[in-house]
Amino acid sequence: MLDTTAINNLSQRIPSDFIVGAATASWQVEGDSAGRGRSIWDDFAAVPGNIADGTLADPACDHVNRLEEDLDHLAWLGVDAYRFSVSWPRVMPQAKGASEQGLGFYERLVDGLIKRNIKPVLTLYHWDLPSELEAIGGWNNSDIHKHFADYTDLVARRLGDRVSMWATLNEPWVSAFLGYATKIHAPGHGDPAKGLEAAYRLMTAHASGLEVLRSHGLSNLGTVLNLTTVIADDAGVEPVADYVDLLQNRFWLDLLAGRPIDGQLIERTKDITDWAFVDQEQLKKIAAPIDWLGINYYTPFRLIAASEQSKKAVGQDFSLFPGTPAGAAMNPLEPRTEMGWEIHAPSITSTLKQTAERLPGVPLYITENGGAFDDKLVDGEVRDDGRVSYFLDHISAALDAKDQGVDLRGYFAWSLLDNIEWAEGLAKRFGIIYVDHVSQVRTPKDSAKLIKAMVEARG
Ligand code: IFM
Repeated sequence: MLDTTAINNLSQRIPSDFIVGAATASWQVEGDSAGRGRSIWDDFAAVPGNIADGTLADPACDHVNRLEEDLDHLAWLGVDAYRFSVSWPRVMPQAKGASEQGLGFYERLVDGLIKRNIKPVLTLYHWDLPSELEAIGGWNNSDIHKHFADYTDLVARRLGDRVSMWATLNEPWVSAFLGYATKIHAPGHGDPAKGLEAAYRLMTAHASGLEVLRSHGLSNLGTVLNLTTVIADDAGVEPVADYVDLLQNRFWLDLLAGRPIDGQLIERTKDITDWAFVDQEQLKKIAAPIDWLGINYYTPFRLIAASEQSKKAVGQDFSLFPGTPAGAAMNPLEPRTEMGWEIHAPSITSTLKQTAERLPGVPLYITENGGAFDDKLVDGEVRDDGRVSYFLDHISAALDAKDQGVDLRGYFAWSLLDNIEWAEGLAKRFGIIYVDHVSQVRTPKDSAKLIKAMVEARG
């Protein structure tokens, strides 16, 4: 049973102009890969062992063919906005020209949202780079921002008059460090030098995309970063914590704010790269003002001293942060989600506050937040108490930041549907709507009922 008092108390704290939404991403939900070009994720998934359960792009949630049904679920939820991403290879197969079929799909999606009074929030790049671009170096190609500009232009021409909010990129940290520095994600290079260059070049693409969107007279333009709070739990690990904070958070915010690339980063990575690819004119473009910043928050990074005991610690290793000094280990505490990620709502408050300080004057949104839990469909119901508590605590903690002066404008639950959790495949369920991956039947979980009740009871 949902705790209606808790929901009502939370709802009363949500201002009427605060946007509540749900989010997905193209490769994770769409399926129907026959209707588009190939992406790095198709190539990556085709290699046995890359995706835990061997999941391929099809059928995912078969969202392309079940669009009306999914739009109706959004309408039932009563959310103000839906955040989705456009698949670059669906609208631009082989990274050139334009696919009428692909553009038509997103047009139906956007029009279907507007018809249901839901704001379309469009992300241009959520990791599915066309394979043909990877073949010429992908995010290490010095012209990649020009390709991104062409793609942005195509989407802006077709949908510019109807999209409420635009995001250039989703989580460039993940693209660069999971896909290029390590082999966890597509394209799986495992080369720290490539990772650092990709981090920069992703931001040049952001800059070019933003420029194109502005040239079309569009507004409400932003980008989305995965930011978090780094907690140093043992004396002596502060230098490691500071460096992890630098690569995870400050690097991106410094570039957006027009601050130079941090000297500590250049020094600590000097054996990996000389940063010769950085162009001062590009840095100026990257610092062009954005209208909003999206934060995807899930878990803090908690560090303890490296010791025999901490070798047992679970969590990410530091290959994701090229140049990290030795001496610490990641130590996520209980409770954790099915991803092994510590559940710690106060860290969403601190992440919002530190971001507002580092990028002052920019309205913030939580563009993703949620958790994977071991959901069970029993008698047509999914009692996902763990996720319900996670949402109640995190939305409340995000509103705490707002109460303390952060210009927080909205919150998007990740995710609308159980979908492909990238290299983890289908086993990790993040949805507020349960998806039977054989029958494709959708069943709203208790967490979906929570979001619906919260929106309905809003003050
Ligand atoms: O599923 C992902 C999403 O694509 C990007 N942000 C984090 C989510 C959970 O890992």
